[in-house]
Amino acid sequence: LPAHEQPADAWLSSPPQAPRRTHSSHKGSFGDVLVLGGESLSRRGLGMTGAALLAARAALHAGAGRVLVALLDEADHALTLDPLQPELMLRRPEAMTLTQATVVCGCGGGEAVRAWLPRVLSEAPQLVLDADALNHIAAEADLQAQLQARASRHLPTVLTPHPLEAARLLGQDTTTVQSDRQHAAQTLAQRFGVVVVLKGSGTVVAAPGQTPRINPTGNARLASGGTGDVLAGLLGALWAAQPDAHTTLAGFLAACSAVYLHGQVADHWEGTHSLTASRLAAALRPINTGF
Ligand code: B4P
Ligand code: MG
Repeated sequence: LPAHEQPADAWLSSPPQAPRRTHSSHKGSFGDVLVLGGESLSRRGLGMTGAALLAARAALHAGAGRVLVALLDEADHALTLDPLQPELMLRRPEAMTLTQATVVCGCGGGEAVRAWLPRVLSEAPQLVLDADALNHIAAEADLQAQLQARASRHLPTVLTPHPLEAARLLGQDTTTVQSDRQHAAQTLAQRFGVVVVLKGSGTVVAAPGQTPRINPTGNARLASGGTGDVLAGLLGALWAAQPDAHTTLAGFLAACSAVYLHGQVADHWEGTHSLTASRLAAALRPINTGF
C-alpha cells in the first residue's frame, strides 16, 4: 500500500515509546544529546551551522535532559551561545566527552566531521549519523569497516539518509533506491548492522531482524531545507531517554517514534505561517509527559 493508505494500527503495533516523565524525574532522567556538526561540505562557502543548531533545538524541545553542541567550523569555535536558544550548551569539539551521550553527528559538518568520525564511531554509545557523516562513510571503505565494527561491539547506530545519501551508501543511483525503498533500507541495515531511516514520502525504518516499517505520517510541508536536521535531533532525544538506550531495539523504536511524531507535526500544522524547520523544531513536545 502507498504510505498514506497504510492503516495507522500497522505502525502503532509498535507504538511510539518514551519513558514517563514522572513527578520525581530530573534532567538526568532523560539523557544527554550531543550534536556534532555545523561546517559546510566545501570550504568555499560556510553556512551549515544552522543544521547543527536545528538538530540541537529539536532535541531540546523534544525533551532531552541536556543538549550539548560542538560546532566543527573553526570560525564558530568562539561562539559560546545560541542567542535564540540559550538552553543549548555550546562546547569546543575537543572538550566533548562522547561516551556519556547519545551523539548526533553530521548535520552539517563538511570536511571537518571526517576527522571526528573514527572517534565518534569508536566511542559513542548511541549514534545517529546524518548527511555529511553518511557521505564520508559512503566514500571510504575504512569508515564503512569502522561502522560495521560498531555492530560487532554491540554499539547501536541509526543512519538517517535521504534517497541520494542512501544511493551513495549503496553505490547505486537514486532511481534504483526509490524503485524499492524497503529493499534499499533493509539492504543497508543488514550490510552495516544498523537501523536505517530512509527519508522521503513514506519514510522507511529498517533494522536487522525487523520487518521494515513505512511511516504513515508526514507530507510535503516537510519538503524544505533543515527538516531532516530536526528529525535527527528529535531522534537523538527520544533515544537518549530510553532506559535501555544501548540496544539496537531502542534505536529502532526511537527511530519509529521520531519519524512518526515529525510527520504528525506536519499533518497537524494549521495557521497562516508556513512550516519552516525552525518552527517544526519549536513545535516538538516531550511525549508521555502525563501533563
Ligand atoms: P541535501 O542538500 O543534502 O539536503 P539536506 O541538507 O539533507 O536537507 P534536509 O536535511 O532538510 O532534508 P532531508 O532530505 O535530509 O540534499 C538534497 C538533495 O538530495 C536533493 O536536491 C535531491 O537531489 C536529493 N534528495 C533528497 N530527498 C530526496 C527524495 N525524497 N527523493 C529524491 N531525491 C532526494 O530531510 C527531509 C525530511 O522531510 C525527512 O524527514 C523527509 O522524510 C521529510 N519529507 C520531505 N518531503 C516529504 C514528503 N513529501 N512527505 C513526507 N515527508 C517528507
Ligand atoms: Mg538532510
